[in-house]
Amino acid sequence: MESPFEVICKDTASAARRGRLKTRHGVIETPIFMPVGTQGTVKGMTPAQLTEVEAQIILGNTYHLNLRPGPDLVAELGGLHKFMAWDGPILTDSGGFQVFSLSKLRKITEEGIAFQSHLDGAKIFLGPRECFDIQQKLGTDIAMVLDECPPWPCDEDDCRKAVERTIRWSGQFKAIAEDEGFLDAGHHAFGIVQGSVYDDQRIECAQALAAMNFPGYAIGGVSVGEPEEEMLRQVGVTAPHMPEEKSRYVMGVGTPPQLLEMIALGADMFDCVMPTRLARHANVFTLDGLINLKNERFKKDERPIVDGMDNYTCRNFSRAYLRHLLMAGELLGLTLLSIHNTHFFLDLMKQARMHLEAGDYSSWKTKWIERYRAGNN
Ligand code: PRF
Repeated sequence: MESPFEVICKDTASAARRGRLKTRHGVIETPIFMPVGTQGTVKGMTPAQLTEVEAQIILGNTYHLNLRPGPDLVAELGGLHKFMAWDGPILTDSGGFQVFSLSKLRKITEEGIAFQSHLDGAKIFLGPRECFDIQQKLGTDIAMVLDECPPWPCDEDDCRKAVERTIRWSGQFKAIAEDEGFLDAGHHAFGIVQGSVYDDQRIECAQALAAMNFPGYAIGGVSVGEPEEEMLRQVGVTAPHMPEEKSRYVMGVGTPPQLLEMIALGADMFDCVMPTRLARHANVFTLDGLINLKNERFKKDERPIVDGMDNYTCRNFSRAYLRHLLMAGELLGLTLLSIHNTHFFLDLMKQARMHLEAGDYSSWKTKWIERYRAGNN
């Protein structure tokens, strides 16, 4: 099958690339950040607000949507796009990772993962078949394969078992997706490379998945507690062994400087709850680092969060007003901060794409990170 991804241009000073991924709900220009909509909503934002900040694709979650409201209900009501009134591309995570972070009682076997719902204790089983069926019923544009993400730190032998299981589940998932005509219909399935901090295991996993010819690939198992340096090292070790002509998605990352570094290592797609989660804790992104708007020093600050930034929040509201909303516990504060933070990440990716096209990505990246890290806000 022809790759849905195309590399448009490459950086000469790093492994960064500017690309384009075709999906059933439109084309995604990469590098791209994907806002997280775990429960069929990007927290605090309407789809219209997502469109306004130029979100190109959002995430949904198999684990959560399977528990509530359930894939059959979503399918009966026309699929996730219609249900949540978002007409752009949707990628759904496969759920295994969330079982490990949310569900206390779980058992992993060759067949899949048995666990109890964190909501009501219901016994649920997630194998490659169940994981595929749920994502198909949701009508996702990009389904993620069921994987096993080893914790950090992880012993070498335990990691090998997780990698081998991930490879077997990936083969089963791909076969099911093909049998069901899912891939032929233009939906994608992405394989996920695991291997923790073990270079040989990451490389073997990347090669085994590459041989299965998935429409795209992800790097999983990073940002699970390891130091930042180790995380970037793993991405650097893994990316060169992933097919050049397929998109590379690093799951669950990261800070703005981390995103720019990972782009330089050859990554194309990212997702993270950071912009919306930090917004709910009054933290907002500026070119000079993070600030907490509840701070007394913003009480009479008439400036927008970022001067000249073209989003609804920065065009209309002062830091002083936003601080007031937060101090008063007003819901609008969370929405306005979520709009700004999400736009900040999307705008950073837009700038990265522009600099890749202009041919000065690496020097721009260094300067951008220097200013952000200096934190003169
Ligand atoms: N696997 C899956 N989802 C994920 C991860 C993973 O390893 C991570 C790790 N950063 C976040 N989300 N399926």
